[in-house]
Amino acid sequence: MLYPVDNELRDVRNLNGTWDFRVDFDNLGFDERWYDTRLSDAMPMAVPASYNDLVTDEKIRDHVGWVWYQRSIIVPYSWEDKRIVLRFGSVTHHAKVYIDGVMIGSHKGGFLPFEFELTREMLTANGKEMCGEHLLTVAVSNILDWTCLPCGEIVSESDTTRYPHGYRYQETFFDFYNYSGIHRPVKLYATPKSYIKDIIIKTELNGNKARINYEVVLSGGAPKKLEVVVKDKDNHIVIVSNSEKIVVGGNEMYNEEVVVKGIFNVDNPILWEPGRGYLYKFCVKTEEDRYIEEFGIRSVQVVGDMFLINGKPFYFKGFGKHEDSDVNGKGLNEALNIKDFNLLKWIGANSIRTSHYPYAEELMQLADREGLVVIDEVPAVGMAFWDGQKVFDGSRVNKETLSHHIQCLEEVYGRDKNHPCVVMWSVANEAATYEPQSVPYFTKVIDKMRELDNTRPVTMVHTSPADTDKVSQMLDVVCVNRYYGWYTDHSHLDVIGLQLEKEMITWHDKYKKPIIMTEYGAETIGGLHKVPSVTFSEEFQCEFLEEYHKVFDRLDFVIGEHVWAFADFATKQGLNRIDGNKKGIFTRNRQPKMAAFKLKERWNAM
Ligand code: BDP
Repeated sequence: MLYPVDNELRDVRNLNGTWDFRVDFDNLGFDERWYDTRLSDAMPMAVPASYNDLVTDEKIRDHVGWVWYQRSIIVPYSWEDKRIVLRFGSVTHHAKVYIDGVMIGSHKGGFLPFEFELTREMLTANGKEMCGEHLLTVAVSNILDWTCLPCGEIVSESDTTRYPHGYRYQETFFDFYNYSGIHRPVKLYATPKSYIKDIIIKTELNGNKARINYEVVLSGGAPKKLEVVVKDKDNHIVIVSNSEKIVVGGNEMYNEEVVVKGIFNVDNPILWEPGRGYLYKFCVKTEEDRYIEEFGIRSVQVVGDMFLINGKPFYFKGFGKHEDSDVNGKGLNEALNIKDFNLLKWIGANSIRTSHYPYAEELMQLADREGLVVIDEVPAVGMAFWDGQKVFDGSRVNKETLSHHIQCLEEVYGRDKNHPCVVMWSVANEAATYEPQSVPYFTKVIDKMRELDNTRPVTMVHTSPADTDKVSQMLDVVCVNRYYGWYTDHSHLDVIGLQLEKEMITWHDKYKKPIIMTEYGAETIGGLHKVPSVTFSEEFQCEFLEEYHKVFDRLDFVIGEHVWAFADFATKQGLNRIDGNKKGIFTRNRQPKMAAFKLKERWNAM
């Protein structure tokens, strides 16, 4: 799915701003057809943003169920003969979209984009003119069950001696607050009717020669001719498609999609490298449409115990992060993204994992440009029970979950395939891979990921120990989250080295694959100092990380360290979460804890 752009032939209208908003406390919105007319009793709401922290009423913040967003949109006269598309960067987690009271589509999954074409029939269904004002209504639900990612469950309490009649609440099986709403930009855009639907670019390297394999998908009565040009960053032409123009069809216009494939060879390309995000421009032109897709030339391989980027061993230094900030919640916060990238640079990090869901496209574009390496993770978190119940059978994680999981893989690949920053896909975080049923499930998931993309390694992030894990033989890199000295043997710094080294060696002996420590960290209250250290103090966080680092430095097959977490973040309320998860190296408002200076010293010296 191409990102909407403005150019000589395409127009984008940003629908961000203040929308009308109403919480559907009694679940009446669908029966009463709230989408037919202007919402009554609406309050103003920012888009994009999570609504939870913008209100003062706990009932709204923690509402479980549907809320309604509404605004008017204008279709300009100049779009009369265009293909018009309404696109959402993400809506968390379920959306139903209406134009002038008619449902035009729905989407499941809170962290990936979706779009609907607004046809003439839709825009005129209610007797309206196609061009002019239309009413856009979006019903959004934050309910999570076992069929969606991330997984959740609505729990009903039937003991009326302890709970009021009909008492229900949302249970989640992940450690971040279930922020809800329209989280990423909403755009109305127009393309020519005969349009460039998709571009797929895959690069390979052979010495100082690059091979660019491309596919251009044309749709809507594809044109007869197509021109493809690669330009460098400064717009100098690097290569033009064979004999300038490719004939893609006969004289007839046709409505089918047409895929045009080609190969470019480039000598001595400037590579996209970690820390140096050099981007070329892939310029596609037909008689009707134009699109420029930026891309990088680089290769990624796992060879033995090494992760190679452009043939050179790469050591991952960085963090698991969250999209999370005060006030905005999980709403796209571009100022914060810039701040975070500057902090990542300052501290000497070269990579992040998009724990535990794909981050906004705008962040991926920044990572491309800045040369930040990304492990791209889908929202498959919470696929485990901590009390030993079976997860992958019966009514819990099941065929419906699998089909949604596959949908997420298709959508994340569709969105992120051309981003050079993405060097590996992570298909899940901490699933119950000790369960026999996890094998058929993840075989399908991993096979699908490889079918979609044969150019990037695939991983999955583990919490279950090596000896019970049943799936890692299918992966390219083993990723492990571990909390020795914190969740086990709490405060005992002196056992970390022993236990961690033994475990890493067990993983490596079993699978003979490189290992990234994708999470290790300790809760730390910014400003709390203790000598000698005690847990929760800044001193303890420093000493804790140091114990892990000693082990990584001894083991060649450990190819990366991602501290948990980049910054403190919001979670659901719980006995061991005082105003959220405090394992950040930075506070939630991005000030460094003492460990930030230690990491800076270590990573800049590496
Ligand atoms: C890991 C999870 C992560 C949590 C972290 C923690 O992957 O989401 O926030 O533990 O407990 O198991 O801090």
